[in-house]
Amino acid sequence: MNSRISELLGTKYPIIQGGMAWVAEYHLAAAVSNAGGLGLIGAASAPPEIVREQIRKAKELTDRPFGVNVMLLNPNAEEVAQIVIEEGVKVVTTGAGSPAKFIEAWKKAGVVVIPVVASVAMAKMMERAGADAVVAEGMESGGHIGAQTTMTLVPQVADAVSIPVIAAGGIADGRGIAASFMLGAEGVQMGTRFIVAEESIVHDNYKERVIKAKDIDSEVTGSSTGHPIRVLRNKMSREYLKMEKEGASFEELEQLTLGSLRKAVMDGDVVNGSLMAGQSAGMVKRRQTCQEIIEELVAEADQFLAR
Ligand code: TUI
Repeated sequence: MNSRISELLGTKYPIIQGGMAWVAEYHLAAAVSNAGGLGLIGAASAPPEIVREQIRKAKELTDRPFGVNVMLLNPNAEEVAQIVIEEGVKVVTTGAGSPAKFIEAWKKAGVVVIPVVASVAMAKMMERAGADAVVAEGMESGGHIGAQTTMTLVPQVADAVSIPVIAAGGIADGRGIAASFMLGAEGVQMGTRFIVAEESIVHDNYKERVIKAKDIDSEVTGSSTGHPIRVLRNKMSREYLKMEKEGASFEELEQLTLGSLRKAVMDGDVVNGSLMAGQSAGMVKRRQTCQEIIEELVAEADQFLAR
């Protein structure tokens, strides 16, 4: 599993933990980095000073590299982009848009820049703009998704760019990692499996819903707004889809989603909360520490890659 990605990230393994809104806070990020992967703090829509505080707390828990995910729909993205530089964060990933206008400043500051892309066109644009690698994320992922599957997106992106490609979407075990390498990826990003990690601060009720989820238990809300979000099905997702059918605006729906994600993660409200998770929830069977998760993933992947 040695690849350009572990070298670029300065990690033992080419495994990145997704920068999940509310879920990817500093305890989880530091635990993943301490276990040999790359932990990410998900800035999502958090106030910029909270992001700074999260970065400082992660530094207290790990000496290893970790990163920050900048969510580009956040009106404060520019301030977060600057904080990442001021705090000397090693790696930035971005989501839900194009980070083109930030790349030059990040590169000048020595930050490794890895945009998440959902199409070949965006991957090529990011390479031209100076990105160090891209995450090619399929629609099996949780949260905000594109329209292509991981199986088709990853090889097409790998053919289209020379920078290394990290696969994401639907990967939750060593088979998924081995398959990603076969598709041309040199690393993987995984979110859903880390939701249930012992170090994750996510409420037990949410973790239990992920563990109990079957293959068909997620659905996509927000398709009509151009911002599709994959969640586990519940009262909230049914209400959202109803509001969407009735023509609610993107702003109203986004408010509903972000407010209700907090409700699910922090309060454990799995009825009215938004349970963002990927299709791989059906493959997540138990709680483990980040160390156990990563060791198991690496042992499985090595076994499949050796076959
Ligand atoms: O960003 C994600 N996943 C996320 S962000 C998020 S927080 C949120 N909550 C409510 C509404 C909106 C966001 C929850 N999950 N994944 C990375 C990702 N990026 N997936 C797809 C994309 C993407 C889509 C379009 C990247 C670039 C892009 O470009 C469009 C353009 O031309 O700007």
